[in-house]
Amino acid sequence: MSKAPPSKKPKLGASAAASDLPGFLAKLEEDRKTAAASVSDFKFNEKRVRILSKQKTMPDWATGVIYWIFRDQRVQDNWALLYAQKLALKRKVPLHVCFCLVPKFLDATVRQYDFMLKGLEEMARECGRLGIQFHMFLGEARSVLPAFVAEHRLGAVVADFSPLRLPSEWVDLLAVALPKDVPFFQVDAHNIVPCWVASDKAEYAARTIRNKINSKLPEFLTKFPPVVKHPHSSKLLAEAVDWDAALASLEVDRSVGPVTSIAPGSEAGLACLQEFCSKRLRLFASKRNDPTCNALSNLSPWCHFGQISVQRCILAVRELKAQFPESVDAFCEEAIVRRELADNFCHYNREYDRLEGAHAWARKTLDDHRKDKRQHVYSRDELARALTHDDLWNSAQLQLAREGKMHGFLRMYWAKKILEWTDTPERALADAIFLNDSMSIDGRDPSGYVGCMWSICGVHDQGWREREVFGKIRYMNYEGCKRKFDVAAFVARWGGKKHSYKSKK
Ligand code: FO1
Repeated sequence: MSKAPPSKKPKLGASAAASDLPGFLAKLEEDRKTAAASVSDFKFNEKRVRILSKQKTMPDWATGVIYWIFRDQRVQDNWALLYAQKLALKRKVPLHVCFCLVPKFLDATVRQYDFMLKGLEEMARECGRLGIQFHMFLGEARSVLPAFVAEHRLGAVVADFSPLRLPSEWVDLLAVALPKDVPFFQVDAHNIVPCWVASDKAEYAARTIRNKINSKLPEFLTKFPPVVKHPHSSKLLAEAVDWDAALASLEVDRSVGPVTSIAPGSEAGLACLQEFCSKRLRLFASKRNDPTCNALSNLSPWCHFGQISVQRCILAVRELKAQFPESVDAFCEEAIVRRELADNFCHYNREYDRLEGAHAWARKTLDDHRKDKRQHVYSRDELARALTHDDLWNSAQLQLAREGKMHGFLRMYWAKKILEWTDTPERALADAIFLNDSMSIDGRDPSGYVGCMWSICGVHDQGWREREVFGKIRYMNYEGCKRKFDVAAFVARWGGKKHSYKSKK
């Protein structure tokens, strides 16, 4: 009897390049199962975990474990949820997750909250299928969680990690409010190399952190085990979430409406990853700085809200290393080194979105040129409405306003022109951050703050030839953009006009 041909199991790379999403998702599921049947059979790297309480172990009376989600809003490929399930499986108790919805978050508008809540709705459904209770609380964690944990005798709380001031404060306040006999764990589920492992200080530039991160990838860039159907059912059942009431409870600017071109949720994010692998990755090395080319991953909205894991993106992209080596290396530099450098900056520099957070050389050079005459000065509203004399800048702003995203290369030009066209560096930084945070789906993110700080006050950059207004801050101009890409085509696509300048004086 002839031997059956060996089963042609597609390698992840093959399915990543394949055009079918179901095949890609099936391969991810298989990939998790080959890592381990569940997190109990997986060697969980405890360096991803920090214990924030004096209490280190779960009390014997524990009736469950709860994961408080704020940055990593997904089920699979989530080290924080995996750690919570590990604890619950070990103690044979139910597993709960919760989200604490606050009515305002930095300069988020209904655009970002809509994207986030739809992603959470998908996550809640997936938790339901896995026997994990999904609770939605209104208010800050420290106000709602301690009583809930005490009342239901939950025996451990797990949080994920964001380096920003506000989420860090939420964690600190919760740590002091939780019952003393309940351990409180924090897991960095956003970075591949945990922020506190990559470096113990603010790094000067990508070149000083790159090897600290890349040398640890063999230890941390591993497969994920699956979050499995939880075998211990809970007597405490989560109330069904009223998602419309959640959206209505927000005190946010509703004039910046939801974007329709980017579908929220983990599945949509993974679909974008699969499409990136199969269609755009090949262009990434050569065309990533060309805004007229669709060469970017476009994954940042889902990564910002943690609806997909960057580690998952890297695992998928690296399967295609043999075919597109330069693109894979360039993408890993952006998605691992630059992104983790941004978390490093915000974690170790509390002034991460203020001029005080810039290096002394940058603050000095901006001061030296504070009195330089600005040829054009625009108000925040004029910038928001793309009313400047520069058609390229206006086109980039219109892309941001309409799509909730701006091309990465243009963000630098866009922010640097705000430095040139406002009366002080402080206002330039405040306006750039406000516009990015309120209009960009992936705003309010360490990468966004570092992007504005790099452009306006030279963070992670060096000094350049001194000039008006910029001092030694790296300069970018229209002519430079024309040398890089077809500016006219981009302007035609987004319709930015040259508005005549009306001096304020
Ligand atoms: N996290 C929460 O725990 N509760 C919220 O209500 C909340 C709103 C929110 C709105 C916009 C946004 O971009 C993020 C938001 N987050 C919220 C997410 C979370 O705080 C993230 O940790 C931050 O984005 C920092 O990474």
